[in-house]
Amino acid sequence: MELLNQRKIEIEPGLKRMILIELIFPTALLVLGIYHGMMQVLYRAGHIHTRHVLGLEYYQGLTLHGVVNAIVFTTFFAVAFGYALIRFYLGPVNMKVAWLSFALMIIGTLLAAAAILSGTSSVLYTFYPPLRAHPAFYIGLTLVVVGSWIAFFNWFPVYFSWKREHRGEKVPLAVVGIFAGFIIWVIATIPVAIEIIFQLIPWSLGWVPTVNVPLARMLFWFFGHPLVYFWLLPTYVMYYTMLPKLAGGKLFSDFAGRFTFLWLVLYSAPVGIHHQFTEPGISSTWKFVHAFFTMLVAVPSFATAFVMAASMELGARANGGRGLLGWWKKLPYVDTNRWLFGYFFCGLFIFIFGGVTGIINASYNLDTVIHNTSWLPAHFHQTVAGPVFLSYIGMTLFLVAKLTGKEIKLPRWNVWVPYIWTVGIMIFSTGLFIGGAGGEPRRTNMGLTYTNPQSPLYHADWQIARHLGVLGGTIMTLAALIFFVVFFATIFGRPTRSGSLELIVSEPYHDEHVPAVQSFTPWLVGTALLLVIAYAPPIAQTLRSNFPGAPPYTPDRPLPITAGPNP
Ligand code: HAS
Repeated sequence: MELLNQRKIEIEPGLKRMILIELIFPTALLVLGIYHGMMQVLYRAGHIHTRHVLGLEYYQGLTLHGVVNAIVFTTFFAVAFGYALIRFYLGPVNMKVAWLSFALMIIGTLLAAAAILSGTSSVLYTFYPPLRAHPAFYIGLTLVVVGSWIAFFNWFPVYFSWKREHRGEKVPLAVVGIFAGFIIWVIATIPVAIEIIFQLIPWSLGWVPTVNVPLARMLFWFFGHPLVYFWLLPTYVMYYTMLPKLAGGKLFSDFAGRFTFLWLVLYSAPVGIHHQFTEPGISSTWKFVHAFFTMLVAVPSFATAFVMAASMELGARANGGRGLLGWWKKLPYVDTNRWLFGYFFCGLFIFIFGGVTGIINASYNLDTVIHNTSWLPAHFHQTVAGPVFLSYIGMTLFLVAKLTGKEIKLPRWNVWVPYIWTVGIMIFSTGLFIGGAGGEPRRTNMGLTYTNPQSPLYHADWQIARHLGVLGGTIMTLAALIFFVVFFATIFGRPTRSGSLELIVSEPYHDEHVPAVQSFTPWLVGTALLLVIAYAPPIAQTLRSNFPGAPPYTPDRPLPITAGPNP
């Protein structure tokens, strides 16, 4: 992609090394995460009728799958990408602070991984009580979060010094996007830190016998939904600032990008109760308020759909595209010189379905049909495993190749990875949507029961769903394998030039100057107000509720851990 790069900069060797480790370490862990994804479909489709494979239990594998793919990989990527953007657009960062944040994140990951691998923390990525993990699991995740906060705070001095030196200029769009993502991250992680520090750690250490489950779940979802926009924002930064250039054109509207990022800050958090529509202890008024705000959080994604289509049309027409729809033929779908385009385009395509199903989930009465069914993993694979995953792995490969000065190996294979992944994910999700609409549960080792013809619980209706699931999952695994071959072949290849930091930068087509989107302050004030309105009354409800506190459980038996061995 040499032709596309407008600017390369030499960066400090320490920063280069740190970004590379932050990209390569979680990508290597992904091998484990993706292996457990494949195992999931095999268990659930009834090709495995046991609790364990190779010494790892079903829920242990599912916990690894969720924690590695959705928490560790994403957080490391966001921090590494953030450092790359800040260094590229604003200037050098403080390396001592950067290494501190790095060390905390690595130690935290290793602690959480050890806790999961020891078999004492099979609590899934949502770590809902009353399932209880080893304290090392909670402490490890806390360190990962604290490390990522320190990285974000490390960007502030660079940001303010850039603003002082560039008075009256617009902050680069990519910087606004990554700051928006990390503001959302800080907002989201405060409630989950309260849950972990004041509820889960004392409970898992045995200092308190029970935990207030409704409060813990509310604090978790106060984190859990903004979390998805923390994942999405780096992807949107790539879409807005790189995709138009890759398509051969310009970003249709700079204002739309700024509006999208800031609107997501405003509405990403006061919506968490849409994950709790079916739960007791929260009045329907607050469920309705969160459903309403959820519709508003979808607005910038509709804007993004329009802006991305318009930007691609500009590019395609510049490439000679004609006619109402004929221009679609002129996009660089499998151009090895612009291979990132495919990673972004496929993500956008998948997101059409992930987005529509999100809106179905947000509709209170429709959600009662699909909540806790396999519909949910179908929705979130079309969001986090669609646009987010594809853009993250694509950008990881891009940055690693540029920073090490190496050529991408097997470019013809690489260009097909996103398309194979898309075919896989569409088949996989269709299976899970069909099964979910018919009541197929999520998070269940169905090979022991519903998909095992020997079991009295065998459910013949879910045949099509499980076959589609396993077919799609296998195709996704194949795409991931090809990606890993390309990625590791590139890393182990010889450098052909000196490594530097390069990013693709799109010019705006409409470069509007709208003061309302040129400062974070009014949006942050609005966010604080909305959070108080949306959360103070329902949190008070969970504190007032008279549910008894819950003792700790493991996933493999119906009695609390404190009840001693099975009778
Ligand atoms: Fe979601 C559950 C609602 C977006 C992730 N979501 C989840 C869970 C995850 C997740 C992980 O209201 C499960 C959590 C768990 O374990 O229980 N979600 C929404 C809504 C949106 C949404 C309204 N979700 C996301 C994103 C995620 C994500 C983004 C990850 C990154 N979600 C829910 C609800 C639940 C839920 C409920 C709980 C349900 C329950 O019962 O538990 C919206 O933000 C979506 C807006 C998106 C759009 C799509 C715009 C389309 C674009 C593509 C354009 C394409 C082009 C290309 C231009 C409106 C931008 C054209 C090319 C061609 C070839 C035509």
